[in-house]
Amino acid sequence: MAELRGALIGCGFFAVNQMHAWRDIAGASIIAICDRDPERLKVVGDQFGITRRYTDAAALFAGESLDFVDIATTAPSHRPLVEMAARHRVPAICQKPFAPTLADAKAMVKACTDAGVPLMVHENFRWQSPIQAVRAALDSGEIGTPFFGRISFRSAYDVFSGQPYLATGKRFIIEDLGIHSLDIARFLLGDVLTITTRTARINPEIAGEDVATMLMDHKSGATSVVDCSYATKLVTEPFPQTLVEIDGSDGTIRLEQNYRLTVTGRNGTVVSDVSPPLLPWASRPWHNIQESVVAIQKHWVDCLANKTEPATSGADNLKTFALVEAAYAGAASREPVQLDALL
Ligand code: NAD
Ligand code: 89Y
Repeated sequence: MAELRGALIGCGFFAVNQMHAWRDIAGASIIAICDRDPERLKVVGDQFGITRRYTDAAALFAGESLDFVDIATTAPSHRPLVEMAARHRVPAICQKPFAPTLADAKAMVKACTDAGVPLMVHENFRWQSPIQAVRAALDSGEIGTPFFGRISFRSAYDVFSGQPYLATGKRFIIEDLGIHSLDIARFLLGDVLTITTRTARINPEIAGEDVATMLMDHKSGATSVVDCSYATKLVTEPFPQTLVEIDGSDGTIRLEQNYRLTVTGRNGTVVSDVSPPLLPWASRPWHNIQESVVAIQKHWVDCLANKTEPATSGADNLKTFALVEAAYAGAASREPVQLDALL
């Protein structure tokens, strides 16, 4: 198959990882970039040797013949850019959070469905190799049927220096980070019936909540707790590790700090080191996230080649995004929220 010609829109903080990943992936390359900020366009264009540069997405679509577009801007621009891609019949990847509201996200899915173009949300945390190792342990049947899960992300890492906008929004941790944890909960335990949420803001210098605790009933009958915090000072800073506990009818899975995986089940206990590899361009502690960017982008290329739906397609991600909306609604009302009513 001929190499896919892609364009990246949004050359900011995180897009650099996406550009590195595209360079590592056979079958696709980025042939043009776009950012409304000429400085970011120059930094990323020069770093990755991309000469075809645009400050306006409409000009990019008009000027290039593209097989896909990778949208790495922040949420307010996602809907207009995805809809523009749909109008040009160009398959699109869209960064998380999918959109500012669930209504926007639904409209984006509809626009791409109507145009017949694939849409994938860059929901990469489930692609982290430690999380994939937990999924493989579940699939092995070793612990039987899961009845309880805890997906936990607690840290005091300064995310605001690299992403200053995170300090200014009315919504913070659920929309930015909890969204990944909620997606992991769906990936491991399936879709959700109800969610109950409590939030807090501990850091007085930010506008949104930096702590969230969510209790979920899964359709499978399992119960999970998803907890996240950027106000948790620990002896060893775990950023950006997601810790996982799953209890099943025949055993348990524990993914602990430093990527230590313990599976206790029908055949005894196996402890393994599931540390992600440190890719040549990656840097600690981000290497776990950086490796997952390569994995999800490879998956996108495979899906386009095989005409299959991405695991985190727009339609799939509506269910994760609905959890975010339900969590904020439930934090405000202090009542459980039913998911099916939102979808
Ligand atoms: P950023 O502000 O550093 O970069 C965004 C860039 O997009 C900026 O350079 C801006 O000028 C450009 N831009 C915005 N609107 C545009 C438009 N309409 N046309 C062209 N360019 C436009 O933001 P960031 O920290 O790189 O985050 C980008 C997205 O990535 C966010 O949605 C964030 O949540 C997400 N993110 C994801 C992960 C992950 O692991 N999946 C990690 C960090 C950030
Ligand atoms: O934006 C966030 C994300 O998606 O992963 C970690 C992060 O960069 C900060 O919370």
